[in-house]
Amino acid sequence: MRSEPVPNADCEHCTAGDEPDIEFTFAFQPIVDMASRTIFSYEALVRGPRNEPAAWVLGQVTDANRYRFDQACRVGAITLAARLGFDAHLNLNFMPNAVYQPELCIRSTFLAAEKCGFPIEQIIFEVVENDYLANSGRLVEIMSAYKRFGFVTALDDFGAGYRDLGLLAEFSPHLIKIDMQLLRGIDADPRRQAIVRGIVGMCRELEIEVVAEGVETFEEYTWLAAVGIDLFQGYLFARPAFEAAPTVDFDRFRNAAAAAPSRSIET
Ligand SMILES: [Ca+2]
Repeated sequence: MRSEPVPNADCEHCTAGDEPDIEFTFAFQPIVDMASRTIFSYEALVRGPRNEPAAWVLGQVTDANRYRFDQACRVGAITLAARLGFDAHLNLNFMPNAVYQPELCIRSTFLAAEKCGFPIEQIIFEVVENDYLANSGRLVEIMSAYKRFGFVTALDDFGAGYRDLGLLAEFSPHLIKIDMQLLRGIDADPRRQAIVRGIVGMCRELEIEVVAEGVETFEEYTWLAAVGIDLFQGYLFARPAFEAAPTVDFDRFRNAAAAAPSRSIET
């Protein structure tokens, strides 16, 4: 629910910057809730018009068009998700260095959601902590504002950024997505298991939901489910689908625990 009014002024960075002459669209990859066997969300992943990879699109972003491109991405993803009839959440990746003033830069997102009838509380803003911003205080400021506006917030690639823990000391996102490098082969890797158990315990205490991203094998999934993770994303469940909502074959997982080797649960 929105607690602050929609600002009605345009941000000067959006009106003054170059019009982004970049063609783009989206692929969508689901995040599944394996406790209820439902699709929790679809993450919008930017693509070229002929399904060119994200790097093809992002390589055309410059300092001059960054603000407008970021705005256009949000509006484009919401519009396409509404057209495809999504009834789950929608994850939007955003560029924190393309947010000048959170109150102004959010305006086109509000308007697009309103126009498409897409509920604000179903929109998840996910962001990667990285070197784009000189200090994490700026990211905390932006994420706190988005939370106040009624959006769901998520910290992406958690465990890959060296300021991730510092961020959590200042701000609780609704979700964190554990970086796939920490999860790869976790069923047979005691070092990664210790780290991920720690993250899950910490998030339980801070009341932050955990998403395991980039999960590729039944063994990884089974180990992660056993430590209490319900939300998953990765090729094991569905690959991104170009301008479409991929389906997930939940029946495959009915006997996943039995199918996985026992060493994958507790080592
Ligand atoms: Ca992401």
